[in-house]
Amino acid sequence: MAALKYNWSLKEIENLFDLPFNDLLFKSHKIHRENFNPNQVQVSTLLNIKTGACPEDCSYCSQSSKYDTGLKREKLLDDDSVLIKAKEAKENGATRFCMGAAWRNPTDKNLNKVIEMVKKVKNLGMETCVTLGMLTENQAVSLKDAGLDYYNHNIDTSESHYSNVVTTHSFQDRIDTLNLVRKAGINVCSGGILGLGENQTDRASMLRSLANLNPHPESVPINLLVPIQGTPFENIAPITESEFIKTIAVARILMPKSVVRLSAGRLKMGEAMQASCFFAGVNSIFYGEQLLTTDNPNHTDDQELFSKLGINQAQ
Ligand code: SAM
Ligand code: DTB
Ligand code: SF4
Repeated sequence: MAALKYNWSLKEIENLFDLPFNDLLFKSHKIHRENFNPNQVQVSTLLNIKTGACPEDCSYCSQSSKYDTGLKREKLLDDDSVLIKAKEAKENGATRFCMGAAWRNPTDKNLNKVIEMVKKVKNLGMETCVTLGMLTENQAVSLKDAGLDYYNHNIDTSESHYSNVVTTHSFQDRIDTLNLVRKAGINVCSGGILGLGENQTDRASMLRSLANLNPHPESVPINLLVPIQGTPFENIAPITESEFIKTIAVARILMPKSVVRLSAGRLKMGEAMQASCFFAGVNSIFYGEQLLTTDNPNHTDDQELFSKLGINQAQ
């Protein structure tokens, strides 16, 4: 088994993307098998705890106040409503509950409310994850003290494509928060979105930024853009299926021990596409009818998919 590597060059990664598809998938699947049970998938459920009215201009997002996406804004949910949803997720088999808020960054007052939610969800015996935007060092430490397991903060695309997607914060801002999360001792969840008009070099560069973090993020969500009406990216050309699968395979090769999550966009993916992603190296999905503001396959369809593919859920 090869040692973990944190000094990938862009060229080395582009060479992986340039391999014939079958050679690349053979390589990634072999690494997947060496590090994980290939028939086991972890499932996480998402809940948007604060919806819309975000001051940021992320061109893919339904929750940005800069675009008219028709989304109804909602204030931060109360703990009881969150707990009901977490219990439901647990009953349906989710092992991790991820709470997302449409903030540039949390205020300390709001963070304290989220901390109460984290403690209550943890008491159910579930793993916890939150995604709240940029953090200060003290905020990261207080989330750790509350027992938070994972913090999600995606780099979304390559450093050079970033300003074509978001202008209200920088790629470096994202990295800074990831470093604070790591320093606080919280597991890092960071990945990106495919289909933002990026090219293969951008995809290689995004994965390079993730794979050269030492340690690697424990969790790497790969999202397929869910096009949102009213955003600048509503009609952007989609990425091809083979390019998507190749990106999963390269992520698996670069970060052999990280859990790679097939995140947004599964409603558009058929059985064979998802099966190929599992073969290439995916071992986690979002489970439950809703992502943050858009739909996801319902859990009975996912149960059926797992059963057809002989996949069992990680407990
Ligand atoms: N505001 C926080 C932030 O930006 O980190 C947390 C919520 S934000 C919605 C979380 C992540 O969801 C984004 O970084 C992006 O990767 C993903 N996302 C948002 N809208 C998406 C879409 N339309 N399609 C695919 N992924 C999306
Ligand atoms: C991640 O990488 N994808 C999730 C979660 N982390 C927070 C969010 C997907 C959002 C998809 C669009 C929506 O439902 O608004
Ligand atoms: Fe706000 Fe996050 Fe959406 Fe960007 S991705 S607009 S920061 S909610």
